Amino acid sequence: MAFALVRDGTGTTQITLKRGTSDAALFALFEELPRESVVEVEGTVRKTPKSHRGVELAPTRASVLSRAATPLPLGVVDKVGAELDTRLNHRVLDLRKPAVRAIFELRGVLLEELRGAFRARGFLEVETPKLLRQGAEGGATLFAVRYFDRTAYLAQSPQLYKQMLIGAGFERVLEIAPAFRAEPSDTVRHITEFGSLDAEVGYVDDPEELRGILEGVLVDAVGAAKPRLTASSNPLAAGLPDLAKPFPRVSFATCEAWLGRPGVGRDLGTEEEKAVGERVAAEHGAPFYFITDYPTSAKASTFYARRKDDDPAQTYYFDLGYRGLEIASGGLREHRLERLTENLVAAGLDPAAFEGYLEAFRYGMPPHGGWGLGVDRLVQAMAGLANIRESRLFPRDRYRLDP
Ligand code: AMO
Repeated sequence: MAFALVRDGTGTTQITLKRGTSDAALFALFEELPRESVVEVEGTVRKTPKSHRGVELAPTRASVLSRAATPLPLGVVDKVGAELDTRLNHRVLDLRKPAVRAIFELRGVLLEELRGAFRARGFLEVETPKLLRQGAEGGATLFAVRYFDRTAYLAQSPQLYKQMLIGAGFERVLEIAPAFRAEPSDTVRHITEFGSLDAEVGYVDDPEELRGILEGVLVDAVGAAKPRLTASSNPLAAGLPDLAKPFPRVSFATCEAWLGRPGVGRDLGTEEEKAVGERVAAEHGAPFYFITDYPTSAKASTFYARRKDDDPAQTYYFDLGYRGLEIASGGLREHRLERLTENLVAAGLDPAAFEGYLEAFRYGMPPHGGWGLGVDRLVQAMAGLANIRESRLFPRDRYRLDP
């Protein structure tokens, strides 16, 4: 007897060959064919309790569509795990593993449900330029690109354009697209090309309205993704959280008090974010939470963040966290041209370089706000992945441009 396992999008099927009974040429073919080769097989399907699918295939004809070279640089069915670096170096083979494919099925279903949840709330999906004349998230993480006889930059965020579309009267826009940051740090939560889900909402002057939309979208999308993934036997379905509204809200000042550094006003570091996530889980038992009311000092370079009218040391900005991982960040924008220009200058930027953006504020701009959500971090959180790189098909980081 000989057994061969063949895998396609529906799963793995066992081929059973019996010496003497099966065609001798077929027996010889499966005996010598290297693993991971691509075959087309015809045969009789038989019930058998012995194979995990409950059926086996007795082949009557087989042809080799593509022969795999040997040895494989990465085992696909091996039980022993390879290092993430080795896996990413041979990502196409890695992606053949059912457990890895399950991550991208989760990602695909989650994105479909997110789009649906935004559509149900009247958002229009848009696409904004990724080649820019200037950045919006600080010069340190800008990628410069040769652009004919000038320098252009890869978009760190669609920030300026989503706001300009509010000026264009679009009222509710959504964009899901790559964003680029020259992140020098090598961490499990940063990559240089990431999926950014950006929403912008016009006629809003209370950040609570934004938080309500964001938590509503997540509750709906994760809630709809879970039964779909369960139905397709995705092993990650069971790990998706059961979400309920409202997510806990904790002020930045409370976080600082928890951390024993009241009033410092500096943004939270990774370890501090984790400590806050643990405290929220202990007190509220909820995985997602908002950190509200960021002080201006923690958002100094975020020139578009609106400072509170009655207290310019505070902003209407918030973060969304999941068990200590920052997933999204947003708030109300400064829609008054004069104050926006002051913020640009205070951030050390030249308003003249932002003329295309500022013009949108000169001829009528409603109050508005929005947020940017890291899709890869959301997938990392929902699939329980140790490293953000596992949530992208072909991740890019400081050291990795290939494959
Ligand atoms: P921010 O810079 O906080 O805000 O980014 C928004 C979200 O994007 C994700 N993110 C990243 N994910 C992986 N690797 C990175 N290097 C990386 N950098 C950011 C995070 C983060 O919460 N324009 C504002 C958003 C807004 O105000 O609307 C912005 O970009 O999940």
